[in-house]
Amino acid sequence: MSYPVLHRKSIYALEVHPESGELNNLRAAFKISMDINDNRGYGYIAGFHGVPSWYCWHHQTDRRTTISGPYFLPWHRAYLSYLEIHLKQNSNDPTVTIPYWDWSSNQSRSEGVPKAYDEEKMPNGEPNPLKTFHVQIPSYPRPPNDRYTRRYPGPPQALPTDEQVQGIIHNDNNFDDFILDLQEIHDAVHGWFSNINPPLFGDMGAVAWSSYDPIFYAHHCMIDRIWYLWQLEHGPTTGFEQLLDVPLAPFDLLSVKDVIDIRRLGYDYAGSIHNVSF
Ligand SMILES: [Cu+2]
Repeated sequence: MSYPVLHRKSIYALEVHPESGELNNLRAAFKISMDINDNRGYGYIAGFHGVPSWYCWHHQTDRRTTISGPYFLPWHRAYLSYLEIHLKQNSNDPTVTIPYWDWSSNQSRSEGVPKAYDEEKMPNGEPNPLKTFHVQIPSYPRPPNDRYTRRYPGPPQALPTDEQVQGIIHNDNNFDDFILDLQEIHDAVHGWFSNINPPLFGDMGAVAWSSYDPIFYAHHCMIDRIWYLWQLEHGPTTGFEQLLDVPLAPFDLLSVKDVIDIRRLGYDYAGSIHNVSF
């Protein structure tokens, strides 16, 4: 099934109404998927990244192979697209898109986690599905396999700055430099969700568990958007032409070349504080 190209928006730009609107629809789509406990639901898809399936690529490696390579960005782009299409199909709402969380914005660097993901309850009194997810993985026999995801966010001003983001988009002309620098910023945001003293572990801080926390997808959407902005400036495949035919397991119908042009995946990024024209 294919869907029309839609803009992925900033979390802060979603329409908010108590019973309708984009935020409400997004929450509804997550909730429907989260309520499915078999291989058609959110928990199963979340399991592709770390526990139990371990398909993700970070820092040139993937646990499933001895080959190394810069697949971090293409793999996560395919992953987000897979979840986005799943949410559209599963909720029967073709208007749903994954929003991006611009943690470098002034708003995030003063408020921390966006309200849409931080509120305990929705206006109707039900728990907010973007706040936490009940992880249950019967195929993974060790604890913690039956519990809610947790966050212990750091100080808002410790989030990466717009200057850092703009710096790598404009100054990293080489794809290998760009992907490493972007991963460092990406790692810092994951780590921001754990407290050091006393040590309190936030799921976002571990490759094994991060993708069960719904904010993972908003964070990675921002990473994907930064890659897109870099592509606009430096060329869509600059520096990784040799990777184009590599398949992106478990999304085997997609190779790297299929995730170069985001419009082919059915989305684009809406205009933003960064003054880029789309
Ligand atoms: Cu990540």
